[in-house]
Amino acid sequence: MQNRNKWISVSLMVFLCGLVSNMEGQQLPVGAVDPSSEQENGKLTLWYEQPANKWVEALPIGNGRLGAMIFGGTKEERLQLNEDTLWNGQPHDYAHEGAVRYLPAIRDLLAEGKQRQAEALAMEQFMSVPLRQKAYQPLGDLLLDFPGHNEVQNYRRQLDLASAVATVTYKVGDVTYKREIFSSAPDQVIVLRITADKKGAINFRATMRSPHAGSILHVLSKDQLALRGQIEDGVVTFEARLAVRTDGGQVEITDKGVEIVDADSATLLLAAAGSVKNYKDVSADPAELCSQVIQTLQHKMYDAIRKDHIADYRQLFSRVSLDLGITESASLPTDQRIKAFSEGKDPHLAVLYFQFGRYLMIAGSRPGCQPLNLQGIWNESKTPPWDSKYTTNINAEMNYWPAESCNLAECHLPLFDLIKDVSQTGERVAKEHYNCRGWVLHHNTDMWRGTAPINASDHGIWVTGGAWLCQHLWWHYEFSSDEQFLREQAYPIMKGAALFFVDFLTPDPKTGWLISTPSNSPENGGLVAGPTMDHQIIRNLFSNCIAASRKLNVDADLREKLEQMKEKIAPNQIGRHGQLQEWLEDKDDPKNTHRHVSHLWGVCPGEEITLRGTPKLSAAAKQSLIFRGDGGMGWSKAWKINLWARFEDGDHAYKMLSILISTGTYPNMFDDCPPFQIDGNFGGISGIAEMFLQSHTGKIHLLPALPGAWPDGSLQGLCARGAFVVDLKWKNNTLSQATIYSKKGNPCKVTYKDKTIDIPTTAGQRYVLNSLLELNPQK
Ligand code: FUC
Repeated sequence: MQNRNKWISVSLMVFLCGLVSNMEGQQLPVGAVDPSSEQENGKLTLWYEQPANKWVEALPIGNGRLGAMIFGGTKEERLQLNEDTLWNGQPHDYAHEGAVRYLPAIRDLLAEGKQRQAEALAMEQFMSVPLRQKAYQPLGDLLLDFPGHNEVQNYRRQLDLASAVATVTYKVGDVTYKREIFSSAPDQVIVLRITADKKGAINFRATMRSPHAGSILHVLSKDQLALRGQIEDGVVTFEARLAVRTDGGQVEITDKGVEIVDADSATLLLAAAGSVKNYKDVSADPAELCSQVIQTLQHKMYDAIRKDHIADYRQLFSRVSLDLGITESASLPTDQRIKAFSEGKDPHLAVLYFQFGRYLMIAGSRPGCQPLNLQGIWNESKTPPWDSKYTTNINAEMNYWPAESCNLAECHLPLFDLIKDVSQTGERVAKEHYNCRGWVLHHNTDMWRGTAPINASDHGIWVTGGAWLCQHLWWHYEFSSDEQFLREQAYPIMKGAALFFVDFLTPDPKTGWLISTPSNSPENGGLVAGPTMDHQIIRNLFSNCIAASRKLNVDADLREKLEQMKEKIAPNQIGRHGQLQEWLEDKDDPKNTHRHVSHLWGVCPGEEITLRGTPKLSAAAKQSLIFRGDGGMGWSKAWKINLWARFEDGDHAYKMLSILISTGTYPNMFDDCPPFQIDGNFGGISGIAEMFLQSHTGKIHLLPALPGAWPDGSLQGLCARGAFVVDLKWKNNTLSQATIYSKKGNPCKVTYKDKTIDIPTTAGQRYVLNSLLELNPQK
């Protein structure tokens, strides 16, 4: 899937699959206009009365790999461009040869309580080479200049989530101008169309530029211009190619740009590509790739490109709808609504936020593309925060928390490609650093799939990044029941991750428990032996491997070994403040409001600590969460929404959502970490989904954490483990109807309040339940 030549065929294939079978259990033919979403049309819109001044006010579009931030200026329009494989650096093996010689000494120092010495030794002898990984890079800008469009009236800039089309409209004198902009997955281009309500009124200049030194414009033909360059501090080359079409008027093209004079309408098609084929191979030809895209579209008119884009997008987007009621506040521009959200008068803004998160996932993560990094695919800086990498001690995973539950399983696939890559590069790190079988990934990876510990030993040496990612493979199986996926893709990688820990886990000299050492509780407290989070993650990995190998009827010996070892791993412990201990020792500081809540992993996204299954541990985990407080960065607040939803405290989950939106969201709805980091958006919407539906305990739990703020509402299309799709209606805080669609015919356990029922289901059938969980099967 990493091969760049495949992306066109992959997205076409996905699109065609969508046409022939609707896998999601929605009754509509795929691609058909969903009347409810048409009604929603006006409502699911981010809109503004002014152009964007700052990047975090601009509106994002994307087709999975090709993204743009639209500023919507009248005199000057800027589309800041990204292509998802443009990184600095080059294919590289980051393993530190011979690091393993120092492992016993580091472990011994930790066991003797000499943390600083252990960190110093590790810093010298155990870290990635080089110490830092590489950064995700911007491509450049498409710039338009409209002479005379200084004084305008009736300005409106919007992004319609129902169609994934951005629009800018305004009036100059007596002419109304309109720009429509979108990034098409089926046709792999960004399209910008300019129209006016008077003939011959369109005059503008267009050009492209890149922040990478040496990038040059080339005139390719009378209607095609290319921007070619090479990423600074690296080997990746790229091209952006602009093809211009007009009705009426003239087009003049030079190596400065394109000038359009007196046209009735103009359409710009922008293709872009980089030279990365995969993490090992940078020999793709960007010019050839762009040329293929533009040539394929030679005879395809704007309306057809737009229609295919919307149909392709909608077959993903329209699977889920959410209604929490509409108030007067919903008619305000989006930036004003965000500012006022904490007043509690605008439930629909939560709907907009939720659907914007789903939009971002569709725009930033399509099969065959790179997975969402810290900024998704949107980045304008050559030195972005944390290099806009894949941080695996919460951020990369959080990006994909809503993929399955929010009915976008296909968008999960790019992450699996990355997991496959790091399972390859991580084998060498497992050998060189630990002399272990299998593979390991520490707290970050990049385009070159670095897996060794980076930055500093006090937080870079954290061994469970790969094991955490494996949870996503298992989720994809749990939500789909796709045994072929489990057998061919997921299990071999999960097994490799588990083999690493079979060799790595070490008996604690004090307690005899098997512990993870050296490691850390992400970014809190430095290098340690036996952080609680590691043990929760490793138990989860072992449990999932045990279940998978049983399901697939393979590896009975390994299964037995994992079962035995799992029992010996250091258990969750309750400490003297009534907290869940973050470490082996009872040393938590109840005043520590650190942004990470790592030891609560077992509550969410893990599932070993549950309200009813392990009530004492659950109460301790809740106490820890109370100590940590309601603050933190965007992703931290978002994590807390999910945790409070798991504690079935809807009001506290809502409070966290309210804090996230009103204090941590930019005018364009991007998460303000600060600065912008997209994980908060995805963690936020995963939390919203968890408030309505949970399925991690073997049951489909309806409305487990419905907040008082949303007494009436309905939703369609959320997914549950076991391959079920769920619709819900509620009134006065009480369930009125639930419909469960069974995709695969698995047995289904449903719970609401104190009632639970078992439904033996048939694939393709819907089951309608009332508030007492009484069943009326519908044929
Ligand atoms: C984790 C966090 C930081 C930041 C970084 C990208 O390391 O602790 O706050 O979000 O990821």
